[in-house]
Amino acid sequence: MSTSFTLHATDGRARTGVISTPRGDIRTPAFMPVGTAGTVKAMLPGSVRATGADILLGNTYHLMLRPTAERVHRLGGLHKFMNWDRPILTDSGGFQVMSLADLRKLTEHGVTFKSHIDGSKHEITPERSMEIQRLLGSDIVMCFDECPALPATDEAVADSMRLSMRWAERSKLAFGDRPGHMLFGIQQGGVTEELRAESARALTGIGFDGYAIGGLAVGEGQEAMFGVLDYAPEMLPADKPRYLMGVGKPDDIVGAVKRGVDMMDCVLPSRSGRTGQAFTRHGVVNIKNARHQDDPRPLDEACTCPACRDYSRAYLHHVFRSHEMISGMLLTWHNLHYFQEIMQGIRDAIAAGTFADWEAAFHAGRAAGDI
Ligand code: PRF
Ligand code: ZN
Repeated sequence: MSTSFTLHATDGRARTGVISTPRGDIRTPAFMPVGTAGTVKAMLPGSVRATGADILLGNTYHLMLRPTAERVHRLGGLHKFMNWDRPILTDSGGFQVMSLADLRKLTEHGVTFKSHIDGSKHEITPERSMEIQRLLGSDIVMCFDECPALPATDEAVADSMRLSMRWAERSKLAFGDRPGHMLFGIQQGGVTEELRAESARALTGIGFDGYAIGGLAVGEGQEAMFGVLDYAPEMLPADKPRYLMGVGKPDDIVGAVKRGVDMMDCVLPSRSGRTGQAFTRHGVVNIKNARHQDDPRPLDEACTCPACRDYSRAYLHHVFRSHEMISGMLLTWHNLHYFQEIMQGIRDAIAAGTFADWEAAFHAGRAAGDI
């Protein structure tokens, strides 16, 4: 069985559709919870599914170091290992090496580094990244790329982008022909329109099953990111999914969809859940704040997640302050539920041709509330 991407409706530049894979459909626009090390932290896979997620993200970098790709493969692949039978997208490793590893050395061949876990030496090349993602059993494989740290000179961003494009070609060659699996290219080029265009031309010349927009959400700010998203998605083929990597906050997601993005991922809902931050229709609630300690109301009276259905703000405050594990579990569930509710609202609105109204209501709700 093969894969496909079908667009069902567009509204302005926003699109809704379905990516079909042998492991199930991915409704777009899609938000992918991050399961870096073979788990969406504090959540059982069935609970992640209950929030409405169609696909998870996993990480080459973490899994190659521990428990190793070869071990996951011997144990039947990542889906079986972590008990998630739906689609998994894996990032290719370079971005995590740059943010987490020690003693990094970048050459034309690839990148060598020391593990942040035990100091052991490793190398990732485009060919090795494709092998690791194959051993894991990833459904959507990402090209091996470099994401330059900003700010950088135009020349450094151009050199880095061109290296990523040469790596994209090697990634495609090493990936080969794997029916039922998709390979996505990654556009780079910083915040420079001409470099983004050059990168898009290089990637479409090679030909991929989907196209990611990399190199954003790295500290440039929302205005600069939206500035790039005003032109970057339309440089990529309209008949293939577009994936904005590592984004974002709820208003980043809405603004990206509005500009033609189909997929996103971010640690924000899960990580913030563990640090006591809840995202709601009215804005961010810091559950550690003492003003919640006597509050019998739910976090969000309109939310149907277990945290809001079964518990008070006073309880959520208490278990957070007491460092009880259920705190991270409940707030992560709520945040993932809220993010998926946004995605469902977006998909319904695009299908109905009412995305602009939905967006206005989304922003109005966040400005208004007593939180
Ligand atoms: N490249 C890869 N993974 C990423 C990024 C990138 O540019 C980003 C940038 N926000 C997040 N994750 N391979
Ligand atoms: Zn809730």
